[in-house]
Amino acid sequence: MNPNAAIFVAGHRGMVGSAIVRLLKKEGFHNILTAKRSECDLTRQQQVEAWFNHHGVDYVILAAARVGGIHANNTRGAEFVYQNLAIQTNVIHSAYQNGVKGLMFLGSSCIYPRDCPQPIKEEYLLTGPLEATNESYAIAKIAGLKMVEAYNKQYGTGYLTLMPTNLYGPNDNFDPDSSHVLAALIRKLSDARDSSEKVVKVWGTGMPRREFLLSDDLAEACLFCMRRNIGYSMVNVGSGEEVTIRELAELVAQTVGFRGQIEFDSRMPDGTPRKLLDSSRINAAGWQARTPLREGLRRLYEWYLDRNGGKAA
Ligand code: GFB
Repeated sequence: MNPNAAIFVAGHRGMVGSAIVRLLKKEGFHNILTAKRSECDLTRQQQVEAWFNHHGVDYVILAAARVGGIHANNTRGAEFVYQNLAIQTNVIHSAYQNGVKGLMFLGSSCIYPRDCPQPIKEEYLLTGPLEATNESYAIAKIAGLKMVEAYNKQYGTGYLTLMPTNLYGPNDNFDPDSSHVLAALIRKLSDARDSSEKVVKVWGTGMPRREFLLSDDLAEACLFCMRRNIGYSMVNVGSGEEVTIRELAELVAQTVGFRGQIEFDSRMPDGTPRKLLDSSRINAAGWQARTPLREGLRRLYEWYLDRNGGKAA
């Protein structure tokens, strides 16, 4: 890819989009296009069309999405399905109409059937029922990846969908009600340490297993795939490093210096029992995640402290 290429990163302020912008800058790309919501609301078709008509875009990385953890997904399904369908439909179609050279759409491992065999291969898509807590979000993402496939088939575009596993990183949402588990645990356990609480309740049974990938590693996977023809329209991106939620809570407790007790609140949902991706397609092409969970967690906690003016334990 030419360093002068105009690359539109949709969702540049989010966890994934900001990691992609950091990497593109580091790699010498100097024509990175971004759009503030006040300039272009991606849920509004006319605004997206007008934005593309006024900017010469070569490549699109579609990292804009309505995202959230299990509780947000479970209680705000209408917003998740509507906003994601609108954003991805507007951006993918406008990109096509403007003849972009490449487009990358970002999905999520929750698109796969709840109880599919592990590790999860791309071909398990649509082979069984989805996990109920995030069905609306998963349906929107499935529509997006199928839209990419349909455009590739009918129009000969070489668009690609990356399917990342559970992500964490700088600019994540740390709101305890709507965040994903890793950011939620950093917030809850460091707050509990500060207020000398003896017990922290963690949602669910602690038994589900999750695979975690640092957003900066995902950004490297995105650029890796933009730079070559990977030969598929959909590619899983995982780290291969899987832990139970109990193990994760213990690791976060060590990282933030919380020495109290961790209890599990089984009135809150567990979600899918396990979702470990089979990342052989991208691994075989030569990409591997580089950051072990313990290291990524430590880096994220430093970022969190920096942002919040806090002190390390
Ligand atoms: O990160 P999380 O919300 O994502 O939850 P999912 C993962 C696991 O952590 C679940 C448990 O078993 C939760 O019950 N957990 C424990 C917590 N404590 C907490 C907490 O304080 N906050 C949160 N959020 N979880 C999401 C989907 O599912 O995965 C999205 O809802 C998206 O659609 C994302 O696909 C990758 O892995 O369960």
